[in-house]
Amino acid sequence: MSGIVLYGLDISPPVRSCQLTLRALELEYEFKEVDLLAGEHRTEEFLKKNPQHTIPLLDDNGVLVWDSHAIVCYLVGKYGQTDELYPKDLVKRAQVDQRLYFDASALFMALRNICAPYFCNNVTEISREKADNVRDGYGHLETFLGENPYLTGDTLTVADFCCAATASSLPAFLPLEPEKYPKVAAWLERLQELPYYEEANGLGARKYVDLLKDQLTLL
Ligand SMILES: N[C@@H](CCC(=O)N[C@@H](CS)C(=O)NCC(=O)O)C(=O)O
Repeated sequence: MSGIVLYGLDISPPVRSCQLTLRALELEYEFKEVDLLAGEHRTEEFLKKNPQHTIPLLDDNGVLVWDSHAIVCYLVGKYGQTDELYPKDLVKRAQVDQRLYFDASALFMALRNICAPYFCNNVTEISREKADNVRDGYGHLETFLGENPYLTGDTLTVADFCCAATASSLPAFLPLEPEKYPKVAAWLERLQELPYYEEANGLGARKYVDLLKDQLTLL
């Protein structure tokens, strides 16, 4: 066994971006489910590993890394046969990092700011402001893609994995209208062609959308 353990839930977008990376790197790993609704992420045992009590958490033979963006970069640096998924070239890396931080600070936060109040306090209304954050996220992705097949150009990177895991989950709140965001829709379709996409992200994203889409109302 590789000794790599990923703690998470398949409905969680950042967990799925790690699964996409692990599969792209053809790494074997053990998946340990953490039931957030049952509070398993706040047990003493889990908090010792990740005091921030978030999933995903990676345990690579005792090396603990959390935050999906840190995890995907770590995995490519440690196990990638090439640096293609997370380039070493400073300029290329800066572009990938920009998209990763965009996911961490804007795109995923647009999602979390809707789903956390629902799961924690049963808030079922989506304010205009929160819906606008989702629209802005789709819009920025459309701009980033430009004429390219992937978010930073001709090459698939971890930025595609992180942003796609979130973008494929956002239709839980607001449909991704192909007429408005044709490049985003085509990019997600392109990623679906990856042989590991369905298992690593497709199934979990559909589960997430199905779980939430009829529970929430746009104001
Ligand atoms: N920036 C973090 C976000 C992780 C995150 O918010 N995960 C959610 C599930 S999707 C979680 O663990 N929520 C429980 C909590 O924050 O206590 C990442 O990319 O890993």
